[in-house]
Amino acid sequence: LKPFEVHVQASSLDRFRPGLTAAEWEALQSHAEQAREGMSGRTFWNVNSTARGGGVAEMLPGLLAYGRGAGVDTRWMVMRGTPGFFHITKRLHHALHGSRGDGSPLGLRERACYEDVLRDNAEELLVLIRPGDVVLLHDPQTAGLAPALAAAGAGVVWRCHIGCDVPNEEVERAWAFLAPGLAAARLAVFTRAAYVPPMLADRAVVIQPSIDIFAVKNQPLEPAVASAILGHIGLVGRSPDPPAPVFTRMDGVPARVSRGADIVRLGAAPAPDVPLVVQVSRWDPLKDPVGVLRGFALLLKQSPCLRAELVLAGPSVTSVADDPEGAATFESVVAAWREQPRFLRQRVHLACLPMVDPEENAAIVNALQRHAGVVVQKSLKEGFGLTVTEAMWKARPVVASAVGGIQDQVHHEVEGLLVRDPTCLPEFAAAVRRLLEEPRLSARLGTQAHEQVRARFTAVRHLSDFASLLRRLDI
Ligand code: UPG
Repeated sequence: LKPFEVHVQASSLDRFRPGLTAAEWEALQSHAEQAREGMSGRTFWNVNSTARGGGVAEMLPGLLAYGRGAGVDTRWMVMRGTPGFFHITKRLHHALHGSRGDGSPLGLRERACYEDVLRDNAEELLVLIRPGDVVLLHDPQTAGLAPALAAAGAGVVWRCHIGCDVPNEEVERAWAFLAPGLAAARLAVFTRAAYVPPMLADRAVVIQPSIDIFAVKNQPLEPAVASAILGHIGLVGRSPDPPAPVFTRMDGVPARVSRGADIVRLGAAPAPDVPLVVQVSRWDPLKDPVGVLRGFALLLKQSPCLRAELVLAGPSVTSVADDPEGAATFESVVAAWREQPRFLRQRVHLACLPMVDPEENAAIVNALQRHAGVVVQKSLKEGFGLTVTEAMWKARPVVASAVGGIQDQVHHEVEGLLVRDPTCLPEFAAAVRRLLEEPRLSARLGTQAHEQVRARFTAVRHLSDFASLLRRLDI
């Protein structure tokens, strides 16, 4: 159970300069200077539980790269666990969302398993981490590392990426499980104030996530190239003479998308000009992929002539180390798809995207989000929802559930459409239909969505929040 390091190259903050006012640029530089001075001779560690797949692995490369670019020694370690450990942490993940998950126990035996795994990981981490370093631990998987790292003199901060707007007894159960580990954290970072439990109220900081607007996933892509990438992986039909399916890697080198996706479908791929309704998510029941499918089925039942097809896309199910539920959730989506009438199955495509090369995967997600007629995120619970932010940056019209952090990004009829009751299929279907049928509304929402992300959800704001966090740590 040896943690491993993911190496991240420095990226200069200069690339933000053209998009900022003089005052914004000066503020960014002053935050960078303060962080550089405070962190001089120290390392800013991040520890999470997977190198790819999911929101945390999505955010760390960009933030660490800009941290390095600002002159701070930032490093990323990925802890390792056993299947039993990840079963327990997935149960905690559900509980922190206020949901029961599989209802499995969180008792003494589970605590012993959790602590054993983290003890092994902490031993290895302490070979690297020195007194005075700052360690940012992400999510329930790593919370139990705090006591050992704090005892060795590191300034430990825990960041929780998930939460529940109205805490219930499941949430309390999770906090009781995590409390001994969290007692050693100097600060705890949450995405929303509503997620802060009473036991951490005096040490809580609210920092919202962000996207890296320069990442492969968010780089500009000509519509014809986006279609070519999707044609190449088999998600849409090929146009007669497509341009090369190329994207630009983070090191600036152009690359081709070479692999195909695993797609469950009946019949042909949609023609390149068919409007797609798209949800991109890990295969997690809280993202409600089955609900998206049923909501789309209702839409087509009500409007059989509507020209639209549905793509539900997620990572290939064996690829995400800390998500033991992925394969079973995907199977449940396939089962729900099989139950549908033939005409519907012909218009719903379930895609497992290749994950071997993370930048290639990002290029495919980019192409899919840009090609989408409507991007949906029908989550039942959502800490924040980076897939929503990504679609907004691409000025796509969004239909999303009014849950968790999605509500901080999208205001109804301003940056997208919110579905008030995430379980209400007619409300979801009506919102999707509205965006498919009203192109002017879609264009206006998309433009406002892009501006919202530019102003509030890029690394510029996130880095200044980190500078404040260091000040709270007296660094
Ligand atoms: N993604 C891929 N390939 C896929 C499927 C997903 O790259 O095949 C990406 C997706 O583009 C996005 C990320 O994975 O960048 C998923 O992030 P998010 O939608 O935020 O969901 P989670 O993985 O559940 O992330 C957790 C929280 C979420 C929060 C995030 C960051 O659940 O609410 O926004 O952490 O704090």
